[in-house]
Amino acid sequence: MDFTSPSTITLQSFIRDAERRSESSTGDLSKVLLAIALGTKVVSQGVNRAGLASMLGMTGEKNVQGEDVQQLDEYADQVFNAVLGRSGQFVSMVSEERESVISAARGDQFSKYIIAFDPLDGSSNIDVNVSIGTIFGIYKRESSGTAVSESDPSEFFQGGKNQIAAGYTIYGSSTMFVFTTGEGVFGFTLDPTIGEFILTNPDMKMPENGTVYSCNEANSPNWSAGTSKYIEKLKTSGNTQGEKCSHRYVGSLVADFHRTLLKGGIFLYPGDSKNKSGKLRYLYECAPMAMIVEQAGGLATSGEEDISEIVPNDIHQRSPLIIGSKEMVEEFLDFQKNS
Ligand code: P6P
Repeated sequence: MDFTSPSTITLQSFIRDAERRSESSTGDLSKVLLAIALGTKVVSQGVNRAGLASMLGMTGEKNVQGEDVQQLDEYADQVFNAVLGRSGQFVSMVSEERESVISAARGDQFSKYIIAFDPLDGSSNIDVNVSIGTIFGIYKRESSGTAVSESDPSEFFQGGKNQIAAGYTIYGSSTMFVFTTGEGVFGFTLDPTIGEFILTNPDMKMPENGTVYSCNEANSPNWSAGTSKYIEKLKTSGNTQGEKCSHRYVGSLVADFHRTLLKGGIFLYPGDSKNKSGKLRYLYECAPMAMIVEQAGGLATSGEEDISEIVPNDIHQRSPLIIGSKEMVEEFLDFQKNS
C-alpha cells in the first residue's frame, strides 16, 4: 500500500473528511462508524484464527432464534457489545444473539443513537470456511433528551426508512466494510498488514440487471405461484434481456448480497406456505441491506411492500426479502401481481 499516494484513502480519513464537509456534523456518527470498524477488525482476527484457537464449533446453547450458537457467534456478540458500549453513542442496542434490548452503559441514557446488529451472520458456514458477515442498522432515537427506560424496544419500531446509516462487513477472501450514511455506498478493504481499511470501492452502484438468482431451492415446494413462475422463467427464458441466468447460493446473506451488489442479480428469501414471513430478520438483516441497495440504485421488497416502508413491532420480527437489480426485482413483482 503506497501511503504517499493521495489516492490511498483510509476509512478514518474518509469519515473525517465527510465530517468536515458537513456543517451540522458533531462527529458523533464518525465515532459510531469507527467503533463498528474496530469491532470488525477484532472479529476478523477471530474468524481468521478460529481454527487455530479452537474457536470453531458450537457452545451447546441455543439463541433467541432457537438456533445453535457457534462459539464465534458468542465471541462476535461480546466484541460488538463492548466496542459499541464503550463508544458512548448508543442509548440502546439490539443484537441477534440477545432476547431483549441491551440498555445503555451507565451515563449513556441521553445518547442520540440506537443500533440493531447481527454480530456474525451465516453461522452455519463458520466451520466450513465459507464467507460470513456482520450487519448493522443505525437510527436516531426519537425520544431525544430523555433517559430511555430499561430495555424499551419501542425506539426500534421506526421503520427502515428512518435508518441514518447501515452497513455490513464480509469476512471472506478479504475483509470488506461496506456502508452508507445516505449519500452513496462505499466499500473499504482491510489491509491486515497495517490494520487499516482502505477505500477500494468508491460510490458502489447495483447493476440494473443481472444473470444470477440466489435462493434456497429446497423451499420451492412451499413457494407462492408468483415466486415459482418467476424462478421458472429465469431458468427457461432468462432475465428481462433474454440473457441466460445461473443459480448461486452461499447460504450466508452477506456473501449472497455482496455478490449481488457487485455483479447484479436477485436474492430471494420469500415468505412461503410454511413461513409466511420468511426467515430473515427485519431489523438487522433486511432493513440495513435495503438501505444499502436503495442507495446503490437497486430495489428491496417483501413481495407486498418496500422493505424500508415496513414498521416492525418486534425486535426479532422476520420479513420476506427479495432484493437486487432494479429490472429483476420489478419483474419479480410483476409475476407476484399477475399470479
Ligand atoms: P437457509 C444464515 O443463517 C441466514 O440467517 C442468512 O445469512 C442466510 O441468507 C439464510 O439464513 C440462509 O437460510 O434456510 O437457506 O439455510
